[in-house]
Amino acid sequence: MKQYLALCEHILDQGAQKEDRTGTGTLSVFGHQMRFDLAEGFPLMTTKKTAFRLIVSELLWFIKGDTNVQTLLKDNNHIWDEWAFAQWVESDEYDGPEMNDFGRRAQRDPEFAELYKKQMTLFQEKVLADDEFAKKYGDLGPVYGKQWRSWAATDGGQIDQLKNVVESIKNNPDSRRHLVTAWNPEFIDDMALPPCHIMFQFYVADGKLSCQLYQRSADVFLGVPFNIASYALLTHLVAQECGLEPGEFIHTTGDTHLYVNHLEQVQEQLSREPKALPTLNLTEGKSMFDMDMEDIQIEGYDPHPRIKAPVAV
Ligand code: THF
Repeated sequence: MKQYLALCEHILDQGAQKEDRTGTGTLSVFGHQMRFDLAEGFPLMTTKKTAFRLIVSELLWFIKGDTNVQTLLKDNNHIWDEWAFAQWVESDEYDGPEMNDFGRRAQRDPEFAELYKKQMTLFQEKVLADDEFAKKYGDLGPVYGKQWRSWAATDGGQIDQLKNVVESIKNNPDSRRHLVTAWNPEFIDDMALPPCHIMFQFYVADGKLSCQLYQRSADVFLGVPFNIASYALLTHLVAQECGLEPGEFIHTTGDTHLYVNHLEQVQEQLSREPKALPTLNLTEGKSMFDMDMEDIQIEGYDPHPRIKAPVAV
């Protein structure tokens, strides 16, 4: 993952100081591309431990067309909790302590952090235990799963972009229209967070399937290791589904940033020596649309220890 470490160095060196929506502050560059040859191993970070099972659980959630964090919570996956929680504490039904701007306040004020933790735990328990509540406050709106699997058409029908792209790869591999888009302008305001992964395109040559992602906003320390592994996995899944070998994953990013409260962690990671990449094992002969967590395994993953960092909400 030399490409990733080089990107971190590049931002530290050349990044412009920018304020952002979350109020945290970033160092940022605009327009960047990394290429990962999937034949060289599975691109999961080796310079810090990255929770592959969370990546699998999130991608299967997208593939199943799901948009409710209840499913993720059942997998003990908490990476989307803050965005559902924000909807809950801003609703009329919420009558606990005021939680405005909880992300930043929890980092600065230990007393508030305790209050927040308690409310978040109550929220998670309620989403898991109460399906009615989960329907209302666990749903993130028409985010990735909805747009990939059931984009609303103007004639009242729904468009299954993911199934369509798999069929087009199988039937017309040379096509230049193997595209899936999550950016649906009509519904952006209904989403808990507008998509960061806007569009991906597949490409077939020499029996190999490649994928390029355009990501409008990239949180390089926390998000990007997840994003690379997630789309590399998607490329493997679609390749197996279509009887092709995985080729390259190409990651093109717009606002490519390091949050200023991640800089020490980045330095720690840069001081580490990359190790051999792991390999991916998929259950053979099973459709990607029917797969569960057990069908997707990583082998030979021996990373440096985890590096903790706060997520900007
Ligand atoms: N918002 C921000 N600010 N950054 C993001 O990366 C991001 N995502 C998704 C939506 N909004 C975002 C959510 N994806 C983690 C990883 C991916 C996320 C959100 C959070 C995270 O905290 N990872 C930790 C630990 C996870 C754990 O073990 O529980 C890590 O150390 O990797 C971009 O897609």
